[in-house]
Amino acid sequence: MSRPVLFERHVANPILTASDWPYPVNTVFNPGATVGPDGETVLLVRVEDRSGVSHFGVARSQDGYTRWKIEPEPVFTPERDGTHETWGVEDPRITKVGDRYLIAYTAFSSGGPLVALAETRDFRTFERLGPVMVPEDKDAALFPTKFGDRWALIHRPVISPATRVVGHIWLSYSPDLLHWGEHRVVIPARSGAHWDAEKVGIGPPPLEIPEGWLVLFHGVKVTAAGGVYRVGTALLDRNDPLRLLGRSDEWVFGPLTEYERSGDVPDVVFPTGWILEDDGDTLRVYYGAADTCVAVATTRVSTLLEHMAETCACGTRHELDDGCPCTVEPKASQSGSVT
Ligand code: BMA
Repeated sequence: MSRPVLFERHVANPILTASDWPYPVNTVFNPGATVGPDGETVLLVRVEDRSGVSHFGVARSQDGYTRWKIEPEPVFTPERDGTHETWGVEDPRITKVGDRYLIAYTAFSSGGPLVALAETRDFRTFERLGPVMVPEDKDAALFPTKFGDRWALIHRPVISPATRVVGHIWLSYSPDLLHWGEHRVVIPARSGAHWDAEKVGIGPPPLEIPEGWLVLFHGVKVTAAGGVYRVGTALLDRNDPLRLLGRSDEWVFGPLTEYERSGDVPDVVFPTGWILEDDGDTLRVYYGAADTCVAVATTRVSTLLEHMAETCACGTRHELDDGCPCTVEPKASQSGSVT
């Protein structure tokens, strides 16, 4: 019996490609997404130029699917002066806080990828807050609200090939967006044959819903043909986001179409932005496909919650507000490390 379709791809996919860009580029993918100051959909798109280095461009649309207006020039170019953006800026996630748009992105330093923050109010001028995590660390997103007087950031320290420790999703707190600590694993990668056994990373910033914080995350499985990037969903406690309330055992979205299965990096769906429609249920999920183009799919909050309740990764059926055994930080032997 096949599962119901959880994500509906838009008929206009891929919605943005390199050939839409007003200047020559290699690829456009992994966009941050938000509602702009004028109510339009704004995508902050990772644009890889033909030297291989990425910057950010902006595309705007009234309906979020069609008639994209693309800024004629890059809006955020890496500062390539030997500091933390030497090899580009990648994979922005946008968190709207009042009229501020806070952006967590990967800065590719000569010492490896790290997490940096910037902010804008109009997507024309940007202020850098600077690097906040040392290499190797990427896939970061800020929560839109504070917990007490502390900001919270989700991020993913990168795996170390030497120790074979897999890549878990971590959560850290800060009083001022600059100084981060209290680092803890919040969503561990699984082990063995699982679709999310190699590493996991946050998708769009967590979304606050009555049940908690809804999360999409990517998971990677390494096969003889390379890595396959798929997407799972999780729910974190609203007041204590380190408490995992549920996590889908199965992926909810994976590469299927030609534009997802073939490109610069085949078999990748990589969501980095989502927008909740006014009905409070429908979600537009923006994602990079095969590290080559931008696509959009819709799903529903209710669908993801139902799916998680039915197929929680802890292997038990449980109410989401009971908390989940998946929350247990994996022991070294479970995480694939060599002892
Ligand atoms: C991740 C990031 C993403 C990329 C993905 C698939 O590690 O580098 O930018 O889309 O790999 O190649």
